[in-house]
Order: sequence, then structure tokens, then C-alpha cells
Amino acid sequence: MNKRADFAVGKNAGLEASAFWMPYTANRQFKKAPRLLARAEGMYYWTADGRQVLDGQAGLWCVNAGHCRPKIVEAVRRQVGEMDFAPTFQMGHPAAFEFADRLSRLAPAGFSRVFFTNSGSESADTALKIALAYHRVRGEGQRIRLVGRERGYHGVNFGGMAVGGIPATRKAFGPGVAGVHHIRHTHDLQKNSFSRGQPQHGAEFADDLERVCTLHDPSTIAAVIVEPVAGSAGVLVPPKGYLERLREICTKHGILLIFDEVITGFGRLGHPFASQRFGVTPDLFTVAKGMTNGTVPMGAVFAKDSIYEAFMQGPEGIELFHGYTYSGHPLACAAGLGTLDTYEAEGLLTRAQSLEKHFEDGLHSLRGSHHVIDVRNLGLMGAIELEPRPGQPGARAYEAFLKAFEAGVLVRWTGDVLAFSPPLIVEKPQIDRIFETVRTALAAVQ
Ligand code: PXG
Repeated sequence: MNKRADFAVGKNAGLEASAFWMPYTANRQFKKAPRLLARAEGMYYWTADGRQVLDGQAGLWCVNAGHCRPKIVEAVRRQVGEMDFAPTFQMGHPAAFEFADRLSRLAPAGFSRVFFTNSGSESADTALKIALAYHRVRGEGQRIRLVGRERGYHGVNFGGMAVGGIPATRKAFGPGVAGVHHIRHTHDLQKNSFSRGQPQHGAEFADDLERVCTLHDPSTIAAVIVEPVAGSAGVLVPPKGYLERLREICTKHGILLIFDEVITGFGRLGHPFASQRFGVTPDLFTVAKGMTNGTVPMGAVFAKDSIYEAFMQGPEGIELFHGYTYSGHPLACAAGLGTLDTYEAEGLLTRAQSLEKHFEDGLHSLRGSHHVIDVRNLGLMGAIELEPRPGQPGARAYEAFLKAFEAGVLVRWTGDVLAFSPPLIVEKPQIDRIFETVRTALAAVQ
């Protein structure tokens, strides 16, 4: 165990006074009974007190190739010793160009441009800004409205928060961005509970976009942003035909369709990107997380060539006044290149296809377990939803999460949902262990 982990164990009792204001965490609850991770390799974490834990959530939906993979570790080590930082404003470095080119080759045809950011949140805001600026540069500057979806999650910055649709992530932070509207979500427990893969009912939920178009005049709408499969809201899989219909309506009205692929990108659904699995092509899409296997923060927006070209028609000069100091950071590019090498060498971007059925069967075997009111899945993404304990929303899932963690399996707890997204290197016995552990945990929850 390394020194920092020893320190953490020794200081466990003292964490209540720690300076670390933890993100998206019940700070007081956590600091009283911390869960500290100290080391990771492959499918496993080791806690600060030396327990091995099977990672059922790929870190935070990001470690798609498993932990501490040698090609990635080596690439980052090499890069940090060679060149720690280089600006990408009016300067460049080879790895950024190489990484963008390799990424664009994985994308659907026509996505030949990649804009680098540092997170999923920055990717969402960047995509929305590109959409607005794109219309303006083409003389359609009246397209200033942005449309998101209830239960959508696009990160925490102002743009992504505004188009996002999870109430708790919005309510404390003021009125947000003007001109933002929401279409309804696709969750329909009554008709679609316990669906395997894409639900049968609900393509017509896409028609809600026509309502927004009628109300506001479609020629004022710049873009619609959705997650192909909603992740944070608890793995909401799009009904059959829904994304196709959304695409049709956007095309009809000249509205850009943005897919947020921060979770679905890089093999989670058995294809490099969700658009390839669904056969529905957006105009822009965002990624982060699996892009560098979680090793160094990074995100990106993929743009269709026609969007990039629209910006290249004006007078010489900076075409898009947007970018981050760390866009295309050398360490992130090195991590990304090592990540793509690993994905490609091990076939990880399509591996989920061969595991999907086993994963689905294991997950759906939890139907009938204590409190389970829904099971849903696609690719290596799955969730169970629990009947909330009266007056204590989220408590049951939290207790089940804790019991599973104590039994050596890490799964993602969010509200009354437990979500599963193991690294794409997972083996069938490890899938079985995740669901058996959760079954036992649920049996012990009141
Ligand atoms: N878009 C989507 C679809 C996401 O899932 C973001 C944007 C924001 O990414 P950053 O890198 O800025 O956090 C995300 C992040 C969960 C959970 O399990 C999901 C995310 C983050 C933390 C927790 O609910 N997704």
C-alpha cells in the first residue's frame, strides 16, 4: 500500500475536518464513514484498508478498458517527461492532430472534425455554442433557442445545466440560460417496465418536439440535445423508433441534433458510438470519460464536415471564439492515444456485443428481488429501479449499494436506482458476481 493510502487510513477518523469539499457527495455522511480507494488494476480497486473491490461502474462510467492499463500508463509517463504542456491557441503539437484524426476515423462517416475540451460538461457547452454560432455564420442568427429533455444530464456548466432535466441539478442555481425549452422524457414504467433492450412503446414521445416547434416557431430553434441512452437519470433506453423520429423532425425544421455520448461513447453499447448502434446520425456529438479511459480529464465535440466548413467561409481570422487553455492538452492526448491503442488491440469497442446477452440475463434475473420495480439495459449499461421507501427516497438503493460495497462490489447508486456499467474487459463470471452480490444485498434491505 502506498504512503498516501496509509495516511488516509490513519486519518480516517479525522476526515470530518478535511478541507476537501467533495463533489456530488453527502459530505457530512461520507466523512463520518469514508470509503477510500487507494489502488486499481484491471477490473479491481483496492480500498485504503486493503480490501479488493470489483468495479461494476467503470470508475464513473469512464474506465472502459479497465484500470492502469500499461499502454496508457506508459504513454502518459513518456509524454509528461517530454513535454508537459503546449498551447493550442495559435500553436500546436503533433499529438493533438494525431489524436483528432484517429478519433474522426472511429466516428460515423462525415464527422471529420473534433474540438477538444476537458470534460463532459465543457463538451455540452461547446456543442451548444457551436450550434448557435453555426446558424449565425450562415445568416440564420434568429435560431437562438436550445431544446433539452426532461431527465437529461449534460453536466454542470450553465449551458448543460440549462438544457439538462434533472431537477436537483438545476433548482439551486437561478434562472439559467434564456431561450431554453424541454421536451418530455421517454420513461414509461406502466407500459415498458422490465423491457429487455429498447422498449416497444413510446416512439411518439419524440413528437413532443413538434409541440415546442409550434409554440416557438421552428425557425428560432438552433439545436436539440439528448443522450441516446440517458445515463445519470438511471439508464433510460430510447423506445424503438424514437431517435429516428427525433432525427426526422430536426431535419424537417433545419434544427441541429446533438447527441451527448459522454457515457454511450467508446464501446459502451457495442459500437464505438451510440449513433452507429442505432443507425441514427446526429449533426454534432459530445464525448469525454472513455475517451482517455478516465486517466486524464478530456472531452470533445465531433462536428460534421459541413458544420466546420460553414465556419471556414468567412474572412480570414479566428473562426470560432471559443477554446480552453487545456484543449488538446499533451498529457490528455497521450492518454487518449494509448487508450485507442488498447481499445483497438483488444477489440473493446465492439466487445460489449458478445457480452450483452449474458449481462441482460443476469440483470433481469433480479426481477422478483425485494423492491425491484424495473430492470432496463442496453449494451453493457444496465439499471434496476427500487420502490422508494415511504418518506425516504433513495434510502433503499443507498443501503443496497453499501452492502454490495462491503461485499466487495462497487455499483453506482443514484436515487432509487442502482446502475451497472462494468469496464468492457469484464468476464462473464465477474458479471455473475456483480448481480449475485446485488441480489444478496437486496434481500437484506427492508
Ligand atoms: N453528459 C453526460 C451524458 C454525462 O453522463 C456529463 C455530460 C458531464 O461530464 P463531466 O465530465 O463534466 O462530469 C456526464 C457526466 C452518474 C454520473 O452516475 C454521471 C456522470 C457524472 C457523474 C455521475 O449519475 N456523467
